[in-house]
Amino acid sequence: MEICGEYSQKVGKCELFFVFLQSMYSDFPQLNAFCALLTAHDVRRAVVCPGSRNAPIAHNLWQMQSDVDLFPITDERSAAFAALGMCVQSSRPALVCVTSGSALLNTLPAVAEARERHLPLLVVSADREPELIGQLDGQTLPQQGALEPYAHTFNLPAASGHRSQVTGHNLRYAIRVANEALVDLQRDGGGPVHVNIPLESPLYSFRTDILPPVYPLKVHSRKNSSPIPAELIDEIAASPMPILVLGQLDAGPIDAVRAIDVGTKMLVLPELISGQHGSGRVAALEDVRLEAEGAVIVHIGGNLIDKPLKTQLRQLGDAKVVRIQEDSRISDTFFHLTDVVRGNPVAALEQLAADLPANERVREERARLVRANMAHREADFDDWDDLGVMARLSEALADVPLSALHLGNSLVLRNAAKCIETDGFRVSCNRGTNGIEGSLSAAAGYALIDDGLNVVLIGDLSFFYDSNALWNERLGGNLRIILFNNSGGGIFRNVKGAIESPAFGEYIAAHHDATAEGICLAYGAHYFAARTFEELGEGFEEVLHGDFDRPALLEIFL
Ligand SMILES: Cc1ncc(C[n+]2csc(CCOP(=O)(O)OP(=O)(O)O)c2C)c(N)n1
Repeated sequence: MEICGEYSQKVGKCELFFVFLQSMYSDFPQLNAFCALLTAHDVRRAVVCPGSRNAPIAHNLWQMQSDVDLFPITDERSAAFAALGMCVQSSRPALVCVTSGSALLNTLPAVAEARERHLPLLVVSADREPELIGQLDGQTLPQQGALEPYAHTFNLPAASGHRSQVTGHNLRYAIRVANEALVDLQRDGGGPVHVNIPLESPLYSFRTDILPPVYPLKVHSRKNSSPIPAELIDEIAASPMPILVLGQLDAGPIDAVRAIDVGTKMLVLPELISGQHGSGRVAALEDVRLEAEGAVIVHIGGNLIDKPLKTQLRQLGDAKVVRIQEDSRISDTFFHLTDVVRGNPVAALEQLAADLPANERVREERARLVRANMAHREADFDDWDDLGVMARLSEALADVPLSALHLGNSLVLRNAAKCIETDGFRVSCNRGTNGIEGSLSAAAGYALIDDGLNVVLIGDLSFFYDSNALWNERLGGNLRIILFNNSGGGIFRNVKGAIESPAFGEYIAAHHDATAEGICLAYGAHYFAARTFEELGEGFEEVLHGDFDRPALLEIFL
């Protein structure tokens, strides 16, 4: 290996000598990932302050001198202002790199100044490992958030154990945090950002040939009626398999989604809680593998229910993901996020419907998933269990003039996603946090101001938790409840290994023998029960088609 540089530095009484080998980077993968992203985010100038903990950062920047101009300054307060001056002169970001301890605090006056003037000043601090903070170790103070509220802080993940273990999901996490930090330099017209990097000893190990492959995240902010930039539309159109994934949407059916789907412009994969037609295709992913090489995935909406969908999209190695949302959060649900479009999702969908051509492979893949879903639905669900009952319910709902379907969380939601598709009615669920505490109350609130028929599907723990929802004189007969009483948290039976625990029945699944009959009596709701398929048919007839002036409930004992 060729020696291409050396320098020495006094640390206490010792003088340390550094010898740099040609093109060798530090052995901290998370730091290398951060450095690999700098130029993609236009960081091309760096002021470096001396120190030991930050030596791996200084070393990497030194190696990157063909792309990044380096300036050494000892006093951190002055160094940060010098970087600020570079921001002003160039209208571009500039980096200041400091060691751990009070060095970081000396950058604060410049950071405060940068905040007031919207200057993209990037402070990069080296830190000790989190477990050594506050343990009377040298040059150590709480650095996470030390520059707040003047700069947003981003902490790169620390190595767990030996630093070579920073691989796989930890490295992906580091890339995401680094991208988020660097994108943040331009937020709200620009501002200071603090990136804190915990580095554990040994620090002086520089054997990495190349920086890791990283994807720079681009954020496009356009508030007009065409939020997606033309070049991104071209990329989506050129993809062999453009995919549209729709998570939770409270908007109800959106015409543009229908146009994209029917026109086979994109493979539309809508979750049941997106309220868009076609969620059976997502359910089919339990049985079939998506054929989607070279996919560009457009991702809109909130939380997802379906695990196979998430898993399959996460495993598409060559995919590119474009997330469209109005807020400034960055959600890399499928681990391939390359673009965030900050704009109105419905306007973006209209743009996609208007601008994309029909795609033959999309047509074929859509037909394959529809066939797989039909085969799935034709399977016999003869057992008296949660899924068997849900399959019957989906048939029974077909001729019910539903205004809205409300879903409790847990097994009920998962089984509903397997069996039920929306047909123009709204679908609602407290999926933002997956809590079981307010599903019935939220449905009751909706029904109180809705003229149409509202059906709630709910598990027993969720129902009993929130049975006070029925303690309401104003509730009318448009609220119908299907209660899946499996005597506890049925979902936990699906959690691998849980059932083997002696604590399972009583403490994990919360087994009980409660029934809703007395509650219905107390609150003036009509009560029906089913213990067999025959009673189930009669119960559906009563509760879904009967005429009531107060809520009606069918309790199904499973
Ligand atoms: C407020 C709150 N507490 C605890 C949980 C954890 N949790 C998730 S699912 C579940 C069981 C729900 O049981 P049930 O409503 O009977 O539905 P099932 O699984 O039987 O369909 C629990 C306790 C939660 N999601 N929210």
